[in-house]
Amino acid sequence: MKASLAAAPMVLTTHKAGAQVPVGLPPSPPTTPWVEELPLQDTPLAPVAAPANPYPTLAANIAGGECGRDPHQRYDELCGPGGVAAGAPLFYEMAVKQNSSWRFNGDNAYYPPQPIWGFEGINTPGAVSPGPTIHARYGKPIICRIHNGLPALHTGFGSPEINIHLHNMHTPSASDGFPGDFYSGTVSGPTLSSRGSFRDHFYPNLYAGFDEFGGIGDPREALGSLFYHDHTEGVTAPNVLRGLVGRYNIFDDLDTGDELTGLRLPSGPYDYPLTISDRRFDVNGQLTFNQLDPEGVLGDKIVVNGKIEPVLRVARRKYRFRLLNAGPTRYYELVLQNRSANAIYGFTNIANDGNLLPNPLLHQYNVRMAPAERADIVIDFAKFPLGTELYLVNTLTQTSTRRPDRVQAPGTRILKLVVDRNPPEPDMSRVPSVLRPLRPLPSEAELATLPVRRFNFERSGGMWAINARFFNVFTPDVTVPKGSAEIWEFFNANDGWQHPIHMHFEEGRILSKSVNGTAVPIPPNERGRKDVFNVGENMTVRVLFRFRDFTGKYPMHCHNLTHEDHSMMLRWDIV
Ligand SMILES: [Cu+2]
Repeated sequence: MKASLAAAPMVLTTHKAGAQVPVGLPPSPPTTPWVEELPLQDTPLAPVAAPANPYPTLAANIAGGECGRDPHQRYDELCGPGGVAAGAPLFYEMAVKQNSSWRFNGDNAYYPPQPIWGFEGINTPGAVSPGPTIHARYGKPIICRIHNGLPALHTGFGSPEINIHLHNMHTPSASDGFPGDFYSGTVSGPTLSSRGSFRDHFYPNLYAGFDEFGGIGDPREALGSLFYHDHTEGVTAPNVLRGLVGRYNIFDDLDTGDELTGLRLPSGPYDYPLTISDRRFDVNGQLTFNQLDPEGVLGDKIVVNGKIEPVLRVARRKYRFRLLNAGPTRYYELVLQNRSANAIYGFTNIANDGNLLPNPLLHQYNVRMAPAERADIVIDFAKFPLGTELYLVNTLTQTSTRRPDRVQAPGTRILKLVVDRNPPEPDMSRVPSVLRPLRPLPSEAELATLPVRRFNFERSGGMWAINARFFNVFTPDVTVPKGSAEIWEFFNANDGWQHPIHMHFEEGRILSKSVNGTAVPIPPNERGRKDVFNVGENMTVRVLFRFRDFTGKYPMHCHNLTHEDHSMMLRWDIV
């Protein structure tokens, strides 16, 4: 499988020719599969016991070294005395640093230790990628301080300014990671007032809709599997490829993180993130990326949790795997296969884009993910004898950055799973038949009263554009009143591309999908709330959004990271 993939010529397109042109890049060097062992469980980032020094401040502490962000919105109301969010926030702190001796593939001589960018936390020494997972809880706000410790004189792809976006979170604008808000000790982005070596991010961990519902918002809006990643204007793809991505799981009284309470989903050591992305390496085994090519680059090696073709040892019981397509461009369709590749096994899909579905989708045999999409799946290994070897396999071929080609057996193995022990205690987890309810959609009559905006995702002059405009950090293309609702139509009339469109801050509900004007079904796993909307060829996706609780600037963009860098993004403001 690997051999056939490596032998396939890399096909890229060039905007200059407007057609597919093979580019003679050599394949990445040979890998040694199934030697890198992933840790048996994910270790969450520990909060810092004492508040950070200097103490976090409402307005940017520029004298103390913070970059010039806007003041935290609604902080006193949420965290002050009598605040709705039960008092002072927890403090987390991470430093973005270069790790100069990362191994992608064990001791493989073709892949020497090499620099990556990662996140260092109090209990995760050395800069790791993916960064440590933050475990958050609804009603418990967080201040997360991110230091920029990257070398200012960096050479090669990527840029040592950073700007960390918490993908999917209902976050005040100043903490969202708006692309113009990048910073370092020597550089400030155009929408910041000052450079600085760190920024405090205020994550209230409130459900959307707290102005409407009071308390800490509408629990039907709960998020679950989020991720943080760099979002620096123009260099998001190279900075994420260097390693600037990590996970953020948030729990509440329903999805508790405890198998004995709430929904009782697999938890603790059995709740495991899998962060998947493709990479390309040069003949010396060094990570490579052409950040000038607006068509992007496909990798020929799939990296799972920072390692190529790793192994995960699992116990004979249920696991919750939080799958993330961390980009930049490749689509995946994942199946669970046995060693001889003559059988695939079912699993239960409980969440899309990190949000629990109203009901679990049982007996699923595959799950497709566009860039930035997530899927939480539950696999029960109890049915397998000890010693069973299984593989997570990508069955979707993709030879062009335009879009995936087709599902093709047997696929590419990306992760080996070995069932190697009985659990030390009985498996008390379960997947109930009802997960998290959805707020009912407005009636057709109510929907008919809402404003409709149409966004065409297209090419313009060899660049990527929305409604023929390029991203401008200073100019809102859309202004919406706080508390309003609208229908946004995402339209793709482009010649054969697909665009995974990501909305910051608010999730939407897909109302309809159509291709060339003909309605097509909304797949069951896209009928929940979503933050990524894959817009296929000649497709229109109509999405209901509500704009709630905070004001300020946010982006909406294609999450093909190369498209967003080249400049398929717009700014929208809540006023
Ligand atoms: Cu795109």
